[in-house]
Amino acid sequence: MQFEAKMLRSYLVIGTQDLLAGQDLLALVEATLKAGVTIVQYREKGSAAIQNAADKLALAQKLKDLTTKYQVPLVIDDDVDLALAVGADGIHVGQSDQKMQQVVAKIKASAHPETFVGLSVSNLTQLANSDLTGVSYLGSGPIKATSSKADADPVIGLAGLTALVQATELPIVAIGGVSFTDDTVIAATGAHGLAMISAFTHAKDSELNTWVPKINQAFSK
Ligand code: 3NM
Repeated sequence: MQFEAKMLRSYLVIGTQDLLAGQDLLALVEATLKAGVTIVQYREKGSAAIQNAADKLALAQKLKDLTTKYQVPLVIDDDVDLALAVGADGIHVGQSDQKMQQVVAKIKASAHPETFVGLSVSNLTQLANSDLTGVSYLGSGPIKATSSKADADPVIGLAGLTALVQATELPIVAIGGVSFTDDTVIAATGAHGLAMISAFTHAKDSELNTWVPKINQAFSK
């Protein structure tokens, strides 16, 4: 699937480590897809994540089937081999992950050269130091404090986000401590969407069904 900036509007990030007691990853993802999320990132990370490669591959394949059913792109975090193995639409790379240009080169040489690449950029220094060749979008944050990422960069706030939006032509999705009600203030910075973990895991289906279309609308202007 060709990358388009509008895919960033409501961005679910999820892995086994993020689930609340009794939650099922595929059921949660399907509820968000039904509500209208525009992209799904599978991010299996940390000691509470699935460590077994075969189990991870099987889950990623099920996620690919599910997102394909809803015609929504699937992005894999930080694992280009897994992304290529399941034919994911995109790969997301962090500043401390595998070197971005190695990822781009691997994709170009693969059977899926159209796989798009997203990069985490938290501040202007990281932006200046990043080779953005082949990068389709940036993920920027944390906007506020987050408990979902142990090694998160310092909080950048709306001011930090605005500075990044103004410094690059690439579309930016805001991440880190963001909730559904932040849609209009984040949209006003010129960012293209909201990426969230805990806002999604804590939402009831009725809240998803109310908020996801509202978020998509806020970023469509
Ligand atoms: N990346 P929540 S913050 C995966 O700043 C991730 O790059 C971040 O989770 C960054 O929505 C983050 O629960 C965690 O705060 C986002």
